[in-house]
Parts: sequence; C-alpha cells; structure tokens
Amino acid sequence: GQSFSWSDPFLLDDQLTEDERMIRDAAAAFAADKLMPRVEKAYLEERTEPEIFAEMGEAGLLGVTTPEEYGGVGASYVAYGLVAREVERIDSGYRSMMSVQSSLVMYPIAAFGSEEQKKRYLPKLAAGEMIGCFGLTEPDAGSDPAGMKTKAVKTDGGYRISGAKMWISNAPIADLFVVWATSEEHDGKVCGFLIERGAKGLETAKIEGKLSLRASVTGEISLQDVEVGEDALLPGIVGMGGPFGCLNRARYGISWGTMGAAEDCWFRARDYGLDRKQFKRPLAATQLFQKKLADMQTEIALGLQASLRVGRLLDDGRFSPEMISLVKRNNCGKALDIARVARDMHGGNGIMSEYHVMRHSQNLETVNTYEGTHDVHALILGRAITGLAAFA
Ligand code: TGC
Ligand code: FAD
Repeated sequence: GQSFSWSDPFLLDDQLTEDERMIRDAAAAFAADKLMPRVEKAYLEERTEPEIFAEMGEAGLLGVTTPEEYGGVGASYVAYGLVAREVERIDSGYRSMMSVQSSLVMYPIAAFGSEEQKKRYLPKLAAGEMIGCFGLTEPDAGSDPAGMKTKAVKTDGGYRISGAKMWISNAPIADLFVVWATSEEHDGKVCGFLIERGAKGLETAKIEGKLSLRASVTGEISLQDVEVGEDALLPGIVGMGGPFGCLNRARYGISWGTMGAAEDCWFRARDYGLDRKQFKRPLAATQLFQKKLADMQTEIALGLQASLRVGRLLDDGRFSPEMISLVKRNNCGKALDIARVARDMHGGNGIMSEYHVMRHSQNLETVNTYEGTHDVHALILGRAITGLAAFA
C-alpha cells in the first residue's frame, strides 16, 4: 500500500512533470526569499514596491506560458498555476501583480497583437522592466463589463479614447495600459488598445484605504481625449471575446492561487494547534480542532485536483469557460472559508499581522469578488445547466 501524506493526500506532486516541479520549486524559493520578508510591512503600509516585477521577471515568473521567442518561459498552464499557488501562499496581492502581468497584459498581446506589438512589449514585460495593467471595469460597469462607456473614435492616423476605468490593479505604477473600449469604427463593438504611460490626457489616481489586497496597488484610469496611433489597436480581436479570453486564463490561475493561500492558513492553524495548550492539552488534540483541519485538507485536496484537471485540459486546448468558472468560484469561496476558520483557530493572536491568517482572509474577500464574483460564476454555470441566462 501507499503511505498517506497528510499534506499531499492525492499525491499531486506525482502528477506533475519534471519541468513543472522545477518551475514550482523556483517559485517557492522566490516567494520565501523575496516576498515573505516584505509582506507584513507592504500590507500594513499599503505600499507596493515596483521592483518586485523585475525580480519576478528575473526568476522566470512572468509570462510562464508566453513563447520563449518573446522572452517568456514557454511552459504549460499547469506550471503557470503552480507559480500562482506559490506566490499566493505569501499574499494574494503579489499573485495579483503577477497574474495581471502574465494573463491580462502579456496574453492579449501574444494572442491578439501584431508582430510589432509582440516584439516591442513582450520581452520587456517578461523581464518586468515594464509593468502592465488591464482596464476593463468602470465605475458603472463591473459584473456587466459590456455596459462600458469608454469609447474610441477614429481620427486621422489613429484613435481618440475617452472614459474612466475603476479598480485597476497595478494602474498607478503601470507603464503599459491594456484598455478595452467600444470602437465606432468597429460597429460599436469592444476593442483592445495598448496605451503607454505619458500619453496626454491619461491619469492614474491611486485608490487609498483598501482593507484588502493592500500589498497590491489599485487605481483608476482616467482617459480624457487620449490620442493614440493606429498601432495602438490590438488587431486580432473584436468583441467581448477579447477581454473574456484573457479572464479565462487569469481566473484559472486564481483557482490555483487561492489554494496556496488556503494551504498557508491550514499549515499555520495546524502548527498553532500543536503548540498552543488550553485545558492542559494541545488544541490540536481536541475533536473540533481536528475536524476543522480535516475539512481544510479535504477542500484543498479536491480544489487542487480540480485545478490540475482544468489546467491539463487548457494545455490540450479542450477547456470551456464554464469549467474555469467552476474552479474559480469553488476555490475562492473555499479558500475564504478556510482563512476565516484559521483566523478563529488562532484565537486573539489570529487578528495580528504576524500570524498572517487574517491578512489572507482579508485578501480573499477581494479575490472572491474580482474576475467575476462568486455569484456571477454561479450564474454562468446556471446558464449552462438550464439554457436560461439569469443575468438580466
Ligand atoms: P455573453 O453574452 O455571455 O458573451 C458576450 C460575448 O463574449 C463571449 N464570451 C467569452 N469568450 C471567451 N471566454 C469567455 N469566458 C466568454 N464569456 C463570454 C461570448 O461568446 C460572446 O461572444 P460573441 O462573439 O457571441 O459576442 O456576455 P454577457 O455580457 O451576457 O456576460 C455576462 C457575464 C456575467 C458572463 C460576464 O459579463 C462576466 O463574466 N462578468 C464578470 C466580469 C468580470 O469578470 N470582470 C473582471 C474584470 S478584470 C479583473 O477583475 C482583474 S483582477 C485581476 C487581479 O488583480 O488579479
Ligand atoms: P457589482 O457588479 O456592482 O456587484 C455587486 C454585487 O451584486 C455582487 O455581490 C454581485 O455578485 C451582485 N450581482 C451583480 N450582478 C448580479 C446579477 N445579475 N444577479 C445577481 N447578483 C448580481 N477590474 C479590472 O478591469 N482590472 C483589474 O485589474 C481589476 N482589479 C481589481 C482589484 C481589486 C482590489 C478589486 C476590488 C477589483 C478589481 N477589479 C478589476 C474589478 C472587479 O473585477 C469588479 O469589482 C468585479 O467584477 C465586480 O464588479 P463591481 O465591483 O462593480 O460589483
């Protein structure tokens, strides 16, 4: 028989290739050496160090699935998921910085960009020399991004873009803006535009006072008659399939990432329960404590196995967006529950930054909301189950 590994109950490690394990181990080492020592201060001071992008780039954590000829790693979606898990084990905000860069900025350029756009931007984004952001959400268009008001009007030699984007990760420190806008020239359908920092009329105010995801900076993008050339348009896509194509990749990565945060909470709750004695015995010797640990183990093992399956299907080109909704929704919701329970299991210490579990639970509130809320993903699945769209 096989002996039981409590921390890897279904032998996930066994199901990975040698390359995937190497990339996973490199990400874990980077996360422990470079991210862990910074996270408490970054979170408490609500401060994002832009240098982290270059460090991630150097460690090969940006553009994991981007082809090598453009500076990427050219690895599998499973490898990308494993990186997200290791980074989010430290903090969801750091994973956010990484997934916006890889899935929401590098992916659309690689998938929908011209050869010149790929050569101009991808190597710098892969190196973290350039920071990217993704502007889809607006003050009045969140769950319904098709309701956006940002517009691109054709001019001689380019486009004039006006509108406002809200809740944009990385925006205040970004050099490159992927902005989605309806285009007159394309029958009012949504198109993607690449806008560089410095464009006249572009501003990026920081959103202050978040109680969640404080290590990752979030901002607005204000576009007042921003003039760009023809070469700013992403030529390979027209319609909402553009932004949604990017979201499929990022949501998939989040399904792995949240399991990393959940694992960190689970391991910390276990350690705490083994050390802490009440009523003359370790908390971990109580039935209630053990049941909570077993529930965490179960949800994490099932969640990781599901993400691995979806990752293999993505790598085979056999995925559907609904599969991704299922794992994004389940893993975010389960990770949030696990983090809240881990906070409780730490008693009073659980509210302190040095025990980390409350930071995870605060972060996961955002992760459960962005990239399609928990309920919106239920409605995507509900539509697939019934054939009836309940959105509107
Ligand atoms: P619907 O009528 O379903 O579709 C409109 C068009 O889009 C296509 N499409 C997709 N294509 C590829 N993948 C997908 N997942 C797709 N979903 C839809 C669809 O085929 C159709 O194409 P066409 O050519 O026929 O026009 O769209 P709808 O407007 O009814 O959408 C409803 C709903 C709820 C599914 C959708 O709007 C939705 O997913 N809302 C959630 C919004 C969201 O996820 N926003 C994320 C913003 S970015 C972000 O949060 C980044 S945080 C990152 C970080 O910091 O880590
Ligand atoms: P709303 O859509 O107003 O939803 C409010 C509530 O209503 C939710 O509970 C929702 O589930 C529910 N609801 C909505 N519609 C329905 C319905 N039809 N039926 C039933 N219930 C419904 N966006 C970007 O474009 N780029 C980014 O980089 C980015 N980063 C983010 C970073 C952070 C920290 C945060 C908080 C958000 C970020 N977002 C980003 C935006 C994010 O994607 C949106 O917040 C999210 O899509 C939800 O939109 P909303 O906030 O407008 O909420």
